[in-house]
Amino acid sequence: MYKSDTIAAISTSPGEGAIGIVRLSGPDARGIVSGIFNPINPESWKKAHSHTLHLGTLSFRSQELDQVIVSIMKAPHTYTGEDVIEINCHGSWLILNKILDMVFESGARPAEPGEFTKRAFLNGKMQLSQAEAVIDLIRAKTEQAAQIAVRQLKPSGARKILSIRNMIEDCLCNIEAGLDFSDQGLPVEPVSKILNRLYKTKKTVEDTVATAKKAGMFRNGIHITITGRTNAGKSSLANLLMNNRKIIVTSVPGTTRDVIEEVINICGIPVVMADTAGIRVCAGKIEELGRKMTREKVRTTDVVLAVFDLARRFSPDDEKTVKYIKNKRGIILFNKSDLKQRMDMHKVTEKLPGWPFIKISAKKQQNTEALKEKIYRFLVEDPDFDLEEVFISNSRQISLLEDVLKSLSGAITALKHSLPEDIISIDLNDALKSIDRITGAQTDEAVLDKVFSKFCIGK
Ligand SMILES: Nc1nc2c(ncn2[C@@H]2O[C@H](COP(=O)(O)OP(=O)(O)OP(=O)(O)O)[C@@H](O)[C@H]2O)c(=O)[nH]1
Ligand SMILES: [Mg+2]
Repeated sequence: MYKSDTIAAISTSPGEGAIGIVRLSGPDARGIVSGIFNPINPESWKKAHSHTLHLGTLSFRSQELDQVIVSIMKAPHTYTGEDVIEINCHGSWLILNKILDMVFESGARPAEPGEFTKRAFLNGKMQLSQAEAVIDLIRAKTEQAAQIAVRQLKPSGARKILSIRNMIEDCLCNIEAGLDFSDQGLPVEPVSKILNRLYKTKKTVEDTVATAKKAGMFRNGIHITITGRTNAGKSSLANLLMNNRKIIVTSVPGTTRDVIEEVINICGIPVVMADTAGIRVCAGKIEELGRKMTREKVRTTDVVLAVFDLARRFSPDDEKTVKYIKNKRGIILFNKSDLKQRMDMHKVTEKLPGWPFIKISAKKQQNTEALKEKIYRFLVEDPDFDLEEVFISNSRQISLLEDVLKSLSGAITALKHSLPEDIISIDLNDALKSIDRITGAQTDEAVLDKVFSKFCIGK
């Protein structure tokens, strides 16, 4: 499972940069670098303390390559828990690759994706959930997504998972105390008290899953599709939401024919926003092709923004729009609020029960900021949702927490029906195993490979 050789990789991203970094980790890191590094102060390099920087040049087979700063970090207080050396050179991709070739020729092995972080995990430097937070942080598309990852990365995030484990373990101890000592006349906690503990633990896990699922949107993003009859003002709205994109807007119904998508940021949620061809009962041949694409897009989207033209009466085109979207979730937008109202809004709201609505004017940019806020609130559902509460957001971890919930429900049912204590213990032990799979205290090579294969090389 754990290879103790020395690995190396370029840790900075490809392309030109002010500096680039080649990172080595493993027992021979220092020896390998010493063979190619000419420090300007050889004495200081020889005695090098941990976490110090050393200026010099790199040369290999008498060819000088670059002036570099080498940082040395000695085990165990390093990212990987092993000796780590970072060569900071000028940020040329060519030079970085040459340095990498040099360290490979001197005995290092190419690091696999995420292998530095995998070593950190295997050396007990972090939990598996924290390692996953590292990749989330690298991939974060919005500031909020980055904040969630940082919170998961911190020891306090890891401690919260462990506190759930402690709650389950506590219940298990009480059950097992009953098992072991009931015949010895020792005081045993009453069933009602243990049940209460189990309910409390289950509620904590349920809340964690609910917040984690919402927070997942900040990591994974969400698809929102703008739809409605032709000429309702969909593209005008899309242009506003899509950072002033220039989708063609005309007064001719049927202007948009394709699906036009852009990733935007709504209060920290990465949203793939799609503008679509308008819906019209009597569409021509080309428009019909666009309408089919609209229908497919609406079918697969997470959320719909349904645009209705306030300045016109409810029409068969609106009726058809409602038919396409009534099984989805979304927000009703009454557009053109700057014009005289002819639409009976009730006709729309009664056909889409539960859908919130808002009046806007895309042309006059009225209420569009309130619309973004409304979309955000609609997506997170809970008005009290607080990102600060999130310490899990990754789907592997959420699915394991759902396993914990199933086990806890099993234990509660068993206890309520006075089933033998060892049956309850089995459920609670299963719950603990699922928690241990989140932290990585219990895991197998296949899971680790899957987690770390998502990483870039050099991290
Ligand atoms: N007065 C007013 N006109 C608007 C508003 N929004 C859009 N329009 C006008 O309505 C017409 C149609 O706008 P588009 O944004 O192209 O409408 P669409 O729904 O994308 O139309 P199709 O692509 O044909 O389905 C244009 O002339 C816009 O200037 C609004 O809020 N108020
Ligand atoms: Mg359009």
